[in-house]
Amino acid sequence: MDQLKQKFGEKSATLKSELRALIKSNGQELVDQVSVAQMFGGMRGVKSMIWETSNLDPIEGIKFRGYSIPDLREHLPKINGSTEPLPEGLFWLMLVGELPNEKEVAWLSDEWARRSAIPEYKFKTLDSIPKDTHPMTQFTIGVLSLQKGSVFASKYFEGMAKDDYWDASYEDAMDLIAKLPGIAAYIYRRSFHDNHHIEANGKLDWGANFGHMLGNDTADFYDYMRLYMTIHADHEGGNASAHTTHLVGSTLSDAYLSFAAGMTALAGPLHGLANQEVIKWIFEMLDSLGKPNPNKEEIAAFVNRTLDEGKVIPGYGHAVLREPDPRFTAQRLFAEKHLASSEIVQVVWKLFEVVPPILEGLGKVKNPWPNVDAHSGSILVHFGVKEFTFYTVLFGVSRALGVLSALCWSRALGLPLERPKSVTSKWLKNFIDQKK
Ligand code: CMX
Repeated sequence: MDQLKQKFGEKSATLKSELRALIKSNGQELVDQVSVAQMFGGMRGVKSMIWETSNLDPIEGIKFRGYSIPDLREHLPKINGSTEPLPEGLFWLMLVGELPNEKEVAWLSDEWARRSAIPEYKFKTLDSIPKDTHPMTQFTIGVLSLQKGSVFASKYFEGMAKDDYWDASYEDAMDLIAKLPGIAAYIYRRSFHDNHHIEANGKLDWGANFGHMLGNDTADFYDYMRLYMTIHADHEGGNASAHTTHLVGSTLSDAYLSFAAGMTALAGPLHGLANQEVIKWIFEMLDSLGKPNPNKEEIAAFVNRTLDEGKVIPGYGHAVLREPDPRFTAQRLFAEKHLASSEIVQVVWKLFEVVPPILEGLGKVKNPWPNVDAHSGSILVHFGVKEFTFYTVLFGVSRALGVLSALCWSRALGLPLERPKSVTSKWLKNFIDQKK
């Protein structure tokens, strides 16, 4: 058994028995109540699920096992000469709750490289769909085409015992994460670079190798990919992609099926697709103003026009956060260091000054600040990844780290099939009448 799996097995067995005792002694304790407004308001804030890998604070932002994004940048292992954390380290932290050392992340990089080979027929599946199919649709199909290799599905078919679910889920999570950059890069190169594919470099770490297969071998792009893959990985359990993966996983669908379902949620414009929408909208603005570097007044006029047309400002607002997203700030710091003179990045910074007061002025937006998606596109454009319909795939590859480590925890803790109660609006009206 590998070192990470052994650690996870021990830690999860301990927590499982602690939680069994807690449910026995405190099972009837009330944690939350649900209001009518929450039932009609997308269940915002209702505490109703367990998610071990990260927790989202409305003010401080995401914390992975208690570590904020600035903490991760400081404490996670880095590769020689790099200033950004290795996503391998974050996966280790989320899975076992401990910061890994350099030797441990080097082992994980090698392990993922070892598991990364993709059978030829899977590429043929992708080749059979039109190149102009949206990359997120291709990505979901690519993930589903890997499902044949699921260890969980085949062991379940053979009659696996419940106590072994976590072990098979761990194998699937590791295999799938290892293969995702290859699938994603294949989609990018077939859709936008005439099928000129780039061989993986097994000597590079997971994030840098992904950058390499996309086609940019600069040290700065490798670093951005490490940062990008780290900061998009997890955002506690209630967001649409994480919750979908969790819900589907609760039926004992394997990691491939569950993750593919999560990706169909990430593909929505109110969620992960916002990263494509941001840059598309910025390009539309520059086009309509006829210049690459508009001033704040011109930008404000365009923002107002977008709102007048009944649309949202992409990249702004959040269902939980009430301050600027630390994932935005981390990318801003990266851009200030590496590409401060880029015109498109400067537009993003001007938007940061212009948009919040306008959204506040509407009097209904709970969070006028930028989210993670407001910055990434401008940096990717600078690095030559200009085909913005691909951006959500990048988000998806990173999101695998969080939702698949969480899936391992769900299987290890024996979390059951999700099945909340729904009611009809007629039932609700009667309920309220009776209360009166
Ligand atoms: N531009 C214009 N209006 C906005 C807005 C924005 N960026 N953000 C919120 N609003 C509006 C809502 O549409 C809603 O209007 P109605 O009452 O007329 O329906 C009102 O303000 C209240 O919304 P809220 O409670 O502040 O926000 P929600 O929790 O309902 O929605 C989110 C959150 C992210 C869907 C919303 O802010 C939004 O649509 N943002 C733009 C899309 C985006 O950037 N999504 C990415 C989020 C991060 C991610 O998941 O990747």
